[in-house]
Amino acid sequence: MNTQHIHIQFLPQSFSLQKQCTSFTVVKRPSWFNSCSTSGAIVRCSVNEIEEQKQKQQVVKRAYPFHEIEPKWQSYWENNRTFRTPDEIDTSKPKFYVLDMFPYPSGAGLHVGHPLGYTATDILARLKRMQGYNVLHPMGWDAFGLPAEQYAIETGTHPKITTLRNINRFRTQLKSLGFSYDWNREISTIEPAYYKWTQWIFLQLLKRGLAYQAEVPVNWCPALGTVLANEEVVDGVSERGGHPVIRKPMRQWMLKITEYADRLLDDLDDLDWPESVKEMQRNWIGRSEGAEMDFRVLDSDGQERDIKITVYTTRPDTIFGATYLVVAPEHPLLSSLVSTTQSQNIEEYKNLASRKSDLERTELQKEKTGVFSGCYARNPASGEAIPIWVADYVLGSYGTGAIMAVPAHDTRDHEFALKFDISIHSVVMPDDESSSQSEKAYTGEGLIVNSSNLISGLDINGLSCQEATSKVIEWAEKTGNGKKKVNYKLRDWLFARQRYWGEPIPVVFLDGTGETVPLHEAELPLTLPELDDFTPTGTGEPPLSKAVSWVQTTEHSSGKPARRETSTMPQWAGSCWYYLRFMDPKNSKELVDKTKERYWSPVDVYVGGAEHAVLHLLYARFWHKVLYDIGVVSTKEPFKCVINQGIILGEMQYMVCKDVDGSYISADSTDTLGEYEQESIPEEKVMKSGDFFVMKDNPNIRLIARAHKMSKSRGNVVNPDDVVTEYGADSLRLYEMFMGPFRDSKTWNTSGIEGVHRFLGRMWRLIVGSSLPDGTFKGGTVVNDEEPTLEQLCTLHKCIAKVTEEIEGTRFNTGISAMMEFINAAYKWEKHPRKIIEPFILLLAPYAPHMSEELWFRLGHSNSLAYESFPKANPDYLKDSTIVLPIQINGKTRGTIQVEEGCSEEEAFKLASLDEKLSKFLDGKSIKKRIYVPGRILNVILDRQNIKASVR
Ligand code: ANZ
Repeated sequence: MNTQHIHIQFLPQSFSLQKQCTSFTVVKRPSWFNSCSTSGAIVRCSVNEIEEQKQKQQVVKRAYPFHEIEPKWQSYWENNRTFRTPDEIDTSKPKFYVLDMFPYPSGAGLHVGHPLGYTATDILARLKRMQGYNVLHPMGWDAFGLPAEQYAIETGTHPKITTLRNINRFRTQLKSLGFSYDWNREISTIEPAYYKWTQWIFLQLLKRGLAYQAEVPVNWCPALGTVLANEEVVDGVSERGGHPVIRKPMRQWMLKITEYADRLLDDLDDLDWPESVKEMQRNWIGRSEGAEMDFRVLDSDGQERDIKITVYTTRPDTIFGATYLVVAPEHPLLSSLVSTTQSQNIEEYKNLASRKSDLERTELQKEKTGVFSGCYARNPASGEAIPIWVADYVLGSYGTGAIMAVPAHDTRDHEFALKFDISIHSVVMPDDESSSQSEKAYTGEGLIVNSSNLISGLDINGLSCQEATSKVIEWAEKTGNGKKKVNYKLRDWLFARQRYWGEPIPVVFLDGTGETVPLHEAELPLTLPELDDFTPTGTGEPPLSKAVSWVQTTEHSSGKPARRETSTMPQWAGSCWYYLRFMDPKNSKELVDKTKERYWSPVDVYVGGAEHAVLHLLYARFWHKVLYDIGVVSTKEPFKCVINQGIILGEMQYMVCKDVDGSYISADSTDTLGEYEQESIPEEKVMKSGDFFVMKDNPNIRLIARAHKMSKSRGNVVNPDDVVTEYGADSLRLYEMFMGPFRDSKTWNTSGIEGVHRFLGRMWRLIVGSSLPDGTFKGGTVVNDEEPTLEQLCTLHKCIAKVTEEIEGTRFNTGISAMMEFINAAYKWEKHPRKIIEPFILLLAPYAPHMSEELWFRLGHSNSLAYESFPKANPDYLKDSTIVLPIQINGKTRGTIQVEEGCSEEEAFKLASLDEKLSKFLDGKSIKKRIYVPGRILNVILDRQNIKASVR
């Protein structure tokens, strides 16, 4: 027997066994494992035994033959190009462009979070096709990026090889889930035919002055000899190796997104996006209105020097309360301000600040630090000499890099003033007197006090904050002390990375002069040169500088010797416009054909993770607006509706608390308890009680229930491939949609997927019939061609209405509930007419396309149902006030009729006599008596003699 060491990790109700690179998933504990209960234990067991167990369980678990159906229909769709959106389409039909945020093809393959969004978009795409729309539903790869380059540095494998391998894996995985993408439109950002147009857009930006070069601080890691992206720096050290990282100015390409700040802000209003995402974008753009005020620097005799410090303030009304100035450590005037006694301190302070990120510097909770410059400036309003400090809570990159500090009315200034013993002058009196006594800064509105000065001529006492603001700005503009100013938090976009695996920037620098010359459009694409050595150069020069023969070139027009740019574009570049390329992916003459763009734009529904709420969506909107300005696109905005799917967390983990003696204690009593331990409890020992989880055998013991993000280190990652193997793609799709509201975070639960799988099995058996003794199924279905009853029609049409409404409202989970209700009702019927079952299969098709296609085919159709008309609910069967009234004839139920609530006996009888089925029993018969229980039943007793007579 083949015995090996295997590392076992437990998940509630299931665990996965990892043996070298092979992963096994066994759903229930096999008997041989009963003795072992420790998480992550190393045990000896047989690989053959595991395989046997697994196979046995699969036979038992399979509720229907998905393993045969799913590959069959996937090949059918592929061979018949079912989901291809032709190049030439009937543009008189309405269009629906539904897009997923295309993935970065990581080495880890798909995780169960991916299919959540992809299933939702697939359901929408399938629905709209069936509703007669031309649908664009493409998929591609955001394939440049750091991990492939890092892997290349470690292993020498070219990033292209790794990336293509990962793409192939992703594609296979996605196909195994039955998504109806038009694979003919697949694009990848690393293909020269694609990035030619990314480079083309860069040239357009350059032409319009929207791309420029500037010295900007980057994350420089001296030990690694490389520039790091923000995400590679954690708490001031490199993520890899933990080496110190400092901010160092370097020449960089920048994109002038700030020029579009107002449009990016204003156009948000009309978008059907989550309010939270719009708000995040508004905050990121951070428009604020205020003033720039000038403060003259004083010499040691108190005389005004020829230097002024300009500050940006949103509270000009508080100018009389400005008791000191702060300049950022990187402020350009700092060197001319500092007194000799302070220069050493300031240098050290600047050094310290260069190691902190902007976020760390501005965090409210962080203790304030700073150094006195040794210099003073004059407050232009009060005439007072106030000290100038250097402090890192003021950023060089915002406003003017200097502030007038008003400790009485700004929290950070207040904290700083207290720490360094600087005077605090209150100038705003709160309406509520009590808050003026506060120990804290008063940041609210009120009446201005202590704010007049004869020399400056400014008097704002008694005004409201708003009135004072206007008056101060007016005064400043008149006296030359300042001006009104609008500021944005948004910075220009740093558009270069010192990396190999990105799009080359299409410019050259002339030898000697260094003049920047853009490539001609005809020279595009400028392809990435092959490189064997991806390690950093150690000098900060990007790795591309090692491709000497590529770097050395001649400028196209003049033939002069030149060097190519060796920085590459950031990963965001390719994802900024890919949605346009999907409209016309093979066009070699244009980025996108104008007619096609006009038809397909904008994206109707764009689904992806909330982590892209700001940067990706903002950058894409910016490029789109530039493309709009130059006439490449016809809409102002790229994405009409954005939806963020929730996160899928790992299985719920239950912990019981134990006191020092080892006895269980309820989680709600741990506050009063000193030390306690926690122990993991398997799900079968847990039950829900109200809002809490408790132990089944002792409901007084409340448990701690937690779900964690799926991660390799926790061992709670669920691999979609395993789920597809065990339950099938339709079960995975349906389960992910059924877990809860689409936008919410939810926890994975293996018994949940089993439940959904059983539901599909029930549905299968209802329509196909029970399995044969060997576990297989007969061909065809049990469906017949009889006319449906009224009750069946009402059940169906209510289901149609609900499912349609729920899909269109992206409430996919409640759509499934409606179908479950239908199946429950249908199990009570003796007969299953085609006119009921066929529309139901069409309803199911967007969710579980493989099973639906198979059932459709078994019902005798020879074409895919992908373009069948989606059923429409008939309002006659939806009326809630109507009831289904059973009609008995001589005590036997012969059928049902639909009547309005409160219908009279006479009306009910009339409707029954008109009913096709019932009329057979009633026509020509004389009635002895009628027993009518309104809303419940109508029993018609026929005259016996008459019956006999008619029989004779
Ligand atoms: C005086 C003042 C008094 C301020 C007061 C606030 C309250 P937003 O709305 O974010 O634009 N500030 C200006 N430049 C800064 C910089 N580079 N780094 C850090 N802080 C800076 O905020 C503008 C306010 O933030 C400005 O208004 C300034 O402080 C500060 F009772 O000026 B204020």
